[in-house]
Amino acid sequence: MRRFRSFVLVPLLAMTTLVLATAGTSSQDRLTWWRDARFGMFIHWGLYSIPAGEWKGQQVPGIGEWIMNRAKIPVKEYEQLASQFNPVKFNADEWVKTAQEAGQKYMVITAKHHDGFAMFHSKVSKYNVYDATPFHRDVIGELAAACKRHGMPLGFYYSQTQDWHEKDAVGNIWDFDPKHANFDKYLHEKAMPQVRELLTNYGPVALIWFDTPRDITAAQSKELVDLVHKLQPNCLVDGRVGNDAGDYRSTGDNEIPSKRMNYDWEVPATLNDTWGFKKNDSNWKSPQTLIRQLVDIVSKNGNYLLNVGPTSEGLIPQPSVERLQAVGAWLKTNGDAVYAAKPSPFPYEFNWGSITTKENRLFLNVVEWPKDGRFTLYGLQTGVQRASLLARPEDVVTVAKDKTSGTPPVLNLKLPAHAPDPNVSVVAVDLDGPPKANQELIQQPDGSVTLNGQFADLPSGTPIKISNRGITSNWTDPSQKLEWTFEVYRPGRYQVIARTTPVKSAGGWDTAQWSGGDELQASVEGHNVSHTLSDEGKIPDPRNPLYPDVKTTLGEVTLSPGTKRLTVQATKINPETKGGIHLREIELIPMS
Ligand code: H79
Repeated sequence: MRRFRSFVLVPLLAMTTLVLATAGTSSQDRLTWWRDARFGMFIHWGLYSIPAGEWKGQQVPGIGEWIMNRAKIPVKEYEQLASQFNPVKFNADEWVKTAQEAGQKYMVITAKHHDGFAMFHSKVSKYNVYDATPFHRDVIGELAAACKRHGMPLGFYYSQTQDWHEKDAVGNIWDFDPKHANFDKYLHEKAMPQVRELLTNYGPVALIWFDTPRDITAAQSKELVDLVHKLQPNCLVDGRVGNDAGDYRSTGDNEIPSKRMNYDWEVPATLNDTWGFKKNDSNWKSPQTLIRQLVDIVSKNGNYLLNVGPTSEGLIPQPSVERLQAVGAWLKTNGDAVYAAKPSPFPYEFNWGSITTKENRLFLNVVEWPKDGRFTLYGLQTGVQRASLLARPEDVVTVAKDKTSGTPPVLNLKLPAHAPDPNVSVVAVDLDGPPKANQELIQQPDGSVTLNGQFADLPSGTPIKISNRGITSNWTDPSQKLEWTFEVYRPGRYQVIARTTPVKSAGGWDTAQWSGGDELQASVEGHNVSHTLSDEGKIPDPRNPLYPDVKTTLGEVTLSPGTKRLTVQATKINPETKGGIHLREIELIPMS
């Protein structure tokens, strides 16, 4: 029998390999290294680094690389910047070294942003860094060579729809009349030929990072993807090529989803508020925020593509370098919780930090170190063998196995009284088998219950939309409601808090607005509480510091233990609020 089987199996295996080879490389194959990498460096560098957020003595609001658009600078005027571009301090090896010391495992640089200026020696358009500047060097070529020397995968950002230099592309409506634009002509005569150059002249390319799909058709997205994969079968395509044609999904800029996703995704994120260098943007995220975001993203199955915006001299700003070094130092000790790590067995977020995993191991990435070192986790269904601190393996961590079954299963750890790391401390927990957890929303050991929009039940046919951060929109009809089911263990009195969010306006997040006046009613266990949305203060969401929540207390309720259903209805909707009510979470906070 055995002999017969192997006789059949060998040709079968050979055939499968052949079929796979002829069918070409799949997304799954391309994603192998990328899934393990988890952390990359994004670089936004172009002519916009010269004005650096200022035009004719005026501050231009918004992200730096958008200055041409925001200040409506005519092509003829913006083009002049090229004659000033001479970043003599640019050193590609230094940049790769900075990324490596930060623990970043891939790099993606703007080969052409929306302004249309190519940072490589293009034969397709003279509007490029080699032909049009006194610098007369191929930036992309030098970075590609340095990455090759240091074994660093390199990807190229390419703005495939917007090109404010071209009348046929999308975006420049201050110089050109969009009615006369022939997008397909631009796509075939500039975008695709330049993408071809990038994939032909610079060795193996790890990734092409397209952006702002706008109105690109499914056929056009497919043409781009097919071109990339024809020239380099192993080259990844990001999620913004449009029409779901990429190898993985991209979230919105700086948008970290509020739950574990069961697909491959990446978030592009900034260290301050801009991508391209702006001399007056000093809103730097702290190392703790950056490390917290990194582990949070991995806990939800994502990759973190963290941006630097070099100056017009060719230097990565020192505040960026310092923060990257802090993350790199942390990763030296705690990288096991990040590289090749898998997401949390729980679908939801924790107030204290996040969970990542590897085989039979859990990593508790603790930001809020528990009082007296007493840590409790509910809902883990796999038995625990031992636990230790990645930063101090010699320290004793005691595991209480008193109640790892029952409702809920409880894991108690006795950790050292003080956190071993000032930013994020990692506790490695070895389990009896692969981690399994309760998937339902449950009350947490601190007594709180968090009901994020991503976990809400929506009545079928509802017009309400929920973003990947759990924010409702299109909630303009008072008869609409949201519902959550969750488990309560501790009887008592609870405050019901609504966390709503500002609305991104046409001017972008820098002019984001919050307007209250709507009235929300929450009903749970026979109690109804309601309140007009009023700004009782901002609560920063530590995972997304750019977008603070606005807190409103709806009232107080008494809850008994058991399975609960909470319903939120809009009893009044302020007609002035764009897109209706933007509710992100309902929180229940114990009152004693
Ligand atoms: O490359 C970075 C951004 O330039 C790019 N994506 C990241 C990775 C991006 N392109 N478009 N957007 C982001 C959305 C931009 C929105 C805004 Fe605006 C730009 C808000 C303010 C300036 C457009 C112009 C919307 C309002 C004014």
